[in-house]
Amino acid sequence: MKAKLFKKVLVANRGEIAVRVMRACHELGITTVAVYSDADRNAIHARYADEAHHIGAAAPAHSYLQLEKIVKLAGDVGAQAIHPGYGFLSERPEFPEACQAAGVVFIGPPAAAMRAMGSKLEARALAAAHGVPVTPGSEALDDPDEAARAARVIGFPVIVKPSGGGGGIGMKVVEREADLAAAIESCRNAARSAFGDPTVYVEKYVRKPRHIEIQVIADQHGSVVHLGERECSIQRRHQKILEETPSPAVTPDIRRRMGEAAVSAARAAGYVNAGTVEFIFSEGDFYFLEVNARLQVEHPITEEVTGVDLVKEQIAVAAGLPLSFRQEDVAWKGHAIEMRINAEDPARGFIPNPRRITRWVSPSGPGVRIDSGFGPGSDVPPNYDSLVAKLIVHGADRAEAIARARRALREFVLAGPATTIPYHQAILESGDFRAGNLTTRFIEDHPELLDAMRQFLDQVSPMEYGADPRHVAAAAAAVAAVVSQQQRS
Ligand code: MV4
Repeated sequence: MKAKLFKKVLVANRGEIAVRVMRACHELGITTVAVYSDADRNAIHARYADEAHHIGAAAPAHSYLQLEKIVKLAGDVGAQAIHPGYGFLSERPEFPEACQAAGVVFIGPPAAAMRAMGSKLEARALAAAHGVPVTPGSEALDDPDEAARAARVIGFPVIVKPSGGGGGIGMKVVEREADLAAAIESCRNAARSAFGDPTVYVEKYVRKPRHIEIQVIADQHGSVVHLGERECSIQRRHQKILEETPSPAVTPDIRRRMGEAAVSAARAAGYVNAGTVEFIFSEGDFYFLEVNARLQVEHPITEEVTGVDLVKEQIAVAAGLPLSFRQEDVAWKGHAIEMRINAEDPARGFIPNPRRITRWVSPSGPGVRIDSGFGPGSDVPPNYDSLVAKLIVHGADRAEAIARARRALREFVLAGPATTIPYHQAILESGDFRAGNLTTRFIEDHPELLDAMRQFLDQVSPMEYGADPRHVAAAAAAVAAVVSQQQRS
């Protein structure tokens, strides 16, 4: 693989994903270039790289969103390729276009595939035309009468969605015709301001679905493979909290059918590189939602169960090499869970709690992986999202993965900001979680998790001597004894 790969790659991101990408680069013998903002002067991702360049002020618009500045920098420092990570510029079609104009390889999908998937109506139509199940839905809606007719044919409840962008922004569930016009107006306004495109449409609303997604990766030679599903139902306001694979709801037959559907959708879009096809899943049926044209936060659980290094494969296919495996070679082993450790206070509505990290000991031992761009002494800036670490566990089966997750969370020392660690402990002991009863409403249906979390707030990790109040008292007494000894002598 190594010979034809890039010599130097610029990573246009920060935090854990920048470190994750650079880890793959270093294993491949590729030199890395980091970019950083004012807020990230001392960040681990900037120190991890072989060279690091300051690109602007803390606000994303002045640094990590500076598309032209970043592409020019890649050329200036002699990087042959740019990895965008996730978020920031990763799904802007202008990014691969600017890279191409500058003679730099973009490690991600082509601009045309991003554009096709960026329009949700176009993505749905493309998927449906290639035999991928979609929910019953309308075309773009122009006037209230047309909307009412469409909704009547589909049948209430319906969900009004913007075509211009996903992630739940602007969506409105409508139970009865009387509420439709107002919902469309509200969705249209949200769509215009968030995506610059007021186009909206309606779909049959599926009430308590699971959110299940399929990882795909395609090379430039026509090979498109899927790497199975991730169950991502446990989320809050469209932010995933915990993901696992395999999904407790997916049988080998469903996996094969969803996988084939995802591959069809990717082929139809002319997709190259790593991507994710999102579905909602209810009562054994699945429906295409959208394609995420990037490497996702939760990619490590797929890596753990398949043994495929997704970032290395991304780099290889961007360099024009074929995928290192075929669909028949993909085998799934065991069960993996990812827990997002955010600097947020679950007890106060999960508000961000950006602080300096005062104490930090990572869990370790069998089946434990930490992906993070933070450590002891790191500052968590208020300017970016609050993810500080991903705790990923792998076990022979779901029961072992859950036991490992609980064990690893107990080991984790992370002081300074409030975090989601105790909340994860509460999820993992919940009866519905343990039974695999998951829906996208899991968090709102389980308000008792916030009370259950309290017992974990004052749990002391066995991994850190200084964290136990008894040890602190003992250490203080020992110091006092030495001091009084010195004073006497
Ligand atoms: C839906 C739906 C139910 N029925 N579409 C929200 C985000 C976007 N990707 C699509 N979303 C949904 N579309 C129909 N026809 C429910 C959701 C939804 C959801 C989807 C995935 C993950 C979390 C979610 C939380 C609330 C609603």
